[in-house]
Amino acid sequence: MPRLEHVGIAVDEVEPVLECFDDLLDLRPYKSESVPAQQVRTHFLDAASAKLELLESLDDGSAVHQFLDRRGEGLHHLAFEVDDLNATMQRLREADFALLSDLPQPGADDKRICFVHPKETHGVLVEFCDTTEAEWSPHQVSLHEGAVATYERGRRERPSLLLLHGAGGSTRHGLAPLMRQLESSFHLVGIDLPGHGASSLPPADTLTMDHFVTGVEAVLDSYKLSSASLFGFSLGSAVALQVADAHPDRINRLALFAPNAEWTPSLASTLNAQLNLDALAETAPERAADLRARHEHPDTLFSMLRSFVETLPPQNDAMAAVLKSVAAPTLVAGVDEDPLFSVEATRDVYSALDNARLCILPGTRHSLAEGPVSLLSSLLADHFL
Ligand code: CMX
Repeated sequence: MPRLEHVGIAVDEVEPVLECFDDLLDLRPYKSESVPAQQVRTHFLDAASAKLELLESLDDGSAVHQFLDRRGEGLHHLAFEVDDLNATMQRLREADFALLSDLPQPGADDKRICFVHPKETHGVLVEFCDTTEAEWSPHQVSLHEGAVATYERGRRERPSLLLLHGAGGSTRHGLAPLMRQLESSFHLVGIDLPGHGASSLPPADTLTMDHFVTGVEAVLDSYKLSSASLFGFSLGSAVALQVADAHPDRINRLALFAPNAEWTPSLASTLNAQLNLDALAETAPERAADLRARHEHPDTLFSMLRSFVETLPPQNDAMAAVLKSVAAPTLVAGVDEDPLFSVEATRDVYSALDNARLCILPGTRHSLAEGPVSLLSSLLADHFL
């Protein structure tokens, strides 16, 4: 769901306006920044539920200068943050809105932006934006051998929530939309599982569940978290269960999205076909290129993942024992038309746990970033807070 991110206000000269808002709201700007592409200088005030963006024109030919000439100072635009600006622009084009640019443009405050003309929106200039990934730089947590990459968001005094992506995913490409929605309520740590994203490959080029669990344990220790909650998507949900089983005193609550605990050889080979980048490059080259771009060592990673998936069917009994022993309150969620794991698989995980709630959401993709992110974030806030 789009979220009001900021209110743009055009100003002739910023100093008197800053003084006025200081007196009015007891707020001072936390950031001033020029945006050459828009020929403006921006000044941001954090008004909690949304920001105020004061806009000064840097050039007589700028859109803001023309606005000030015609209308004088005042409300200039409303900006809504979305999870994926490209997808939103596509939706708007399909709904016959004329966008002011074909591609997202660089905006202030690490955002990509696009505008809809005010003539199409009853006189209100509307901006859509999303956060660029540049600010998502990883922090490396050392392991005995190698390191796992983490991405920390939100204030540390808030409840800590560790987030784990699925096989072949990464924090920046899978978890980021969800983390953006949750970061005002939690202290979040997104973890690139060993071998994935910006994390290093495990020793001996083999992936095991132990590698994943060790990676999460190292993050708990490195951030000095005596307790935390865990969210996991798909493979990440299996890792989250294992960590909760190994550390019942340290894991408060769990949320599992699109989990599966019963692997058949046929399910393993279906997943392995999707993890074959060379074959995927033939049928879906963009998807293969996108998957490759997420990881520092894509070919080795995907080959290791295929070997790892082969080991899953023999581990069904071990996973059943884990489900039986985990006592942390757990939210189990899935989408109703997941093409990889059935709704029954989600229900089975829920039924095997002692202390769980079940939620089936609308959706047709086995994907976190392209899933029902807003619904999921509301459920998680309800479950974890
Ligand atoms: N809100 C409401 N109406 C506006 C408007 C605004 N911000 N800006 C212009 N208009 C109205 C004008 O008053 C005019 O109305 P009338 O025809 O009734 O007089 C009409 O839109 C056309 O105005 P124009 O000056 O002839 O301008 P254009 O159609 O060439 O362009 C617009 C208007 C909105 C497309 C242009 O101002 C624009 O591209 N704005 C976006 C760029 C911008 O604002 N950048 C700063 C943002 C920085 C950031 O957030 O990062």
